[in-house]
Amino acid sequence: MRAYYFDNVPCDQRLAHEPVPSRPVSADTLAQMGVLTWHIPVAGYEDKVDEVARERGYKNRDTINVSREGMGEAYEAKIRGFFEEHMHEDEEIRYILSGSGFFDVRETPSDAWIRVAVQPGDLLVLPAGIYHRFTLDERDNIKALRLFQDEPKWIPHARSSATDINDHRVGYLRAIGVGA
Ligand code: KMT
Ligand code: NI
Repeated sequence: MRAYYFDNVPCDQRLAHEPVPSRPVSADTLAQMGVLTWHIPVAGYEDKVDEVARERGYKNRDTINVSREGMGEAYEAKIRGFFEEHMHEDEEIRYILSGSGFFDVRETPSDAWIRVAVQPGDLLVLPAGIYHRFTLDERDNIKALRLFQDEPKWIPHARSSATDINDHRVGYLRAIGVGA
């Protein structure tokens, strides 16, 4: 999947926000940040996704449909919430079934946003403790599998001085060899 530095232009979050010229970010660079990516074509995806899930211990899953039709009244609030910078104490794992969108992940220590453009067939793992956010693009819909190890724990912790010293945040920085 394609990734590049976000342009920081303050306008519609749904636009690509890709600078000209682009500043691409490779899968290796993402992996060094603990962000893992695979591409598994949607046609016949089940076995391959099951294999990754088995290897990484993702025992449970559900489907999320982010669109006006899929979410009804909760839509606007959900969209705002997804785009607020936050971290989780568990991995965030998404396999895109249809539609598209952008996951923005914070590079540390630069604090730059890197935008990851996801499309059908993309499997993305965000490590526990990474600061990130999500937005739909102009097509306004995405359907994804959400995988998780045990019980779903979707609690978003908004970035603050408290999350900066959260054990999972500190563990993340240590794992990627930055800071503490
Ligand atoms: C999340 O937690 O940010 C989401 O589930 C976003 C929609 S899934 C592509
Ligand atoms: Ni999240």
